Amino acid sequence: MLSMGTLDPPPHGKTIAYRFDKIWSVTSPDRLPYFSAGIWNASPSFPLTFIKNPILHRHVAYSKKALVGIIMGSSSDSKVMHAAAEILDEFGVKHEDQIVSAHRTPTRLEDYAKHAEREGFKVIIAGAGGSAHLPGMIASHTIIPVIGVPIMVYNDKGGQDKFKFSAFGGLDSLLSISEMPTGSPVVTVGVNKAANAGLYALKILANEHPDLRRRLKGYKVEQHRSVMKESEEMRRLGLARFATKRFKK
Ligand code: RP5
Repeated sequence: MLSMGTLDPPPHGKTIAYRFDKIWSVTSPDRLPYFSAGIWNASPSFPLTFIKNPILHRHVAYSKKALVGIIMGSSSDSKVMHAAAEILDEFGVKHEDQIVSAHRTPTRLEDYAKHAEREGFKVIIAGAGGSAHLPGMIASHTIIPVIGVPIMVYNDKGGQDKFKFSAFGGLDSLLSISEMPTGSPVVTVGVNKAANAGLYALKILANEHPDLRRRLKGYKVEQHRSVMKESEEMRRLGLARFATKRFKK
């Protein structure tokens, strides 16, 4: 399934996140540990080396098996959904990633829910665009908490530069996911906010894993530190100079 030789080289200057995106979109879930272990090496057609992330490579007890199932309605959703995977990777929490379409593979919904329960997933992150039935339908099949990610950008199958946008700019999927009738709730993050879905999943998992709770607190401390650093720079430079530097006007 995986063939490094067929990957296009990323444009010059693209980040590791982009490469995760490319890798992840062509990788079957069982190959992900290989990347986590840093086994992937440079190849002539993909000359950038995999950079080891020190956080990602810290081995943690809570992540021997996948605790989170990430699903999405289409391969085009991976453009947004990879952010959830990256947050989980950063915290060393394993996840299994699949495409399950509520309208194109309706029989897979129930099968996937059973699979998720068998695997012992603690959380399911489900992303979909348009009328976005996937998160709600999965939630109706299982008691595993489901976090829905409404997706705005979709259908890039016409090529990298030809994105089509859902008719209502993501509001369609936001309402489809959040307005589940009473009895089958889905927690919903903002439109395209897949990273928040990853963070929310970590918060749920932190109830059982004190180490994860500590690291999430550290994440908050880091956010605080970063704002304080920027604020100090703004105070020092003055707003006009700060904005010129910040946005390179
Ligand atoms: C939904 O339809 C998917 O979640 C996706 O966001 C949207 C469009 O899918 P593609 O036409 O790009 O496959 O089911």
